[in-house]
Amino acid sequence: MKIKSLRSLEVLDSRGKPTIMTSVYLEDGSKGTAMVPSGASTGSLEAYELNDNEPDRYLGSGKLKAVENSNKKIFEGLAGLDASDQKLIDETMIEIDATENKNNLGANSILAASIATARASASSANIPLYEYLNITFNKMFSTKVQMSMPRPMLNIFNGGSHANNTIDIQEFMILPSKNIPFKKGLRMSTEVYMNLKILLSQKGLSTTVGDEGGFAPNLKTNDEVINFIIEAVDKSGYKFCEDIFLGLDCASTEFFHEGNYSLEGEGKSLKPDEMIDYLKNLVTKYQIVSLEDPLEENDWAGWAKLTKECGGLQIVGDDIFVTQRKLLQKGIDERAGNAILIKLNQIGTLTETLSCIELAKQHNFGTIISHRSGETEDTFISDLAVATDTKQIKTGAPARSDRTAKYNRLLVINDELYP
Ligand code: 2PG
Ligand code: MG
Repeated sequence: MKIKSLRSLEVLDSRGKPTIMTSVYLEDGSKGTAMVPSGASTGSLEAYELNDNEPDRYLGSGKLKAVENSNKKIFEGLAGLDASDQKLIDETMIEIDATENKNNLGANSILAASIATARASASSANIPLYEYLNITFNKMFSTKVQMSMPRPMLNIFNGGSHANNTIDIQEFMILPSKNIPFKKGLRMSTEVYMNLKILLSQKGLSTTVGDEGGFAPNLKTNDEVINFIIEAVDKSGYKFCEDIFLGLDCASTEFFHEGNYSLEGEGKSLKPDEMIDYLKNLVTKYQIVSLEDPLEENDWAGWAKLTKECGGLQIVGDDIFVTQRKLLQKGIDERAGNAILIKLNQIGTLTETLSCIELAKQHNFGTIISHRSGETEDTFISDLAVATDTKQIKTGAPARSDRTAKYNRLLVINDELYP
């Protein structure tokens, strides 16, 4: 079905910063709308987020230029095109932009139109979005991927750039055991989150939350955080490392300065080799199952070393791969990491995102669909995780509507697929 019109506007994200919302309308009256998220700990090679940088509006974070690009240039390019040809839609926008990193139109304006078009087309085909995306993925790469519910990775304690506390590691995530069905795993994890709140509050600690809904009190060490989590698992009646596992996102580029990892909370400054030893020790001590961005984004050799020395551990590249095929291929070749975090706005189109997932699958790299720290109520990533059988999703704590919207969408999908 052909694209008839498009309308974009500025809306607010979960941090109160403007972002772009785009609606695409097709000739049969179908409509699809999308909102784009935004990161705080961004990889240096991420696709370009176009900002107005006008200090008088929203302290420089306005998105009127992206909105204008969308309403004019993107609409002119997409008008009359077949919305079900996602590749054509995305390639057209990439061509209009004509830069490596989407610096002209902005990856934010391109992604909003890309996702909104997929939604409009699913609506025109009268099938759920996850099913539409599954068909699109399989057609694009001549595969037969089956849909599945992902294992949730819930960030229940926030540090780093997502909170103003003293903890350097950005995310402490709990993962229900692999064999637990989605709905039960989400309930168990939420109970742990609730109990963690009680435990923190009993100790007189703050239970206000960080950007992704996890608690963010001023604890001193990473061990202290993990021990609170273990206690919360216990209090919930579950077994740590049997029912509930631990995963971390160190986001370590954020605290890597002049050759050292400065763990200010712990009063430690570690050389890269010492950082590797520190992490290996944490992994063994707490049987950590997933470790994201353990080292800074340029240390490919360090990544390869850690991957080799940590055997079965999932080592996830976020800032180092930034959802880009080229960088993922380098990781595959150099055996740096064994899993990739997938964020649509790091690359800027649905087609390129699907292509990155496909490459990871081909090489048995793990895949995790992810939110950003600045989110909206858009739940596209939930459908995407199911559609592409990535088996894992990371979308924050089971709290705050910008995060629970994704879990709630997954509950709906789960109910539709397995009534
Ligand atoms: C990350 C993300 C999401 P941000 O580092 O994985 O949790 O954070 O969106 O700030 O990059
Ligand atoms: Mg990360």
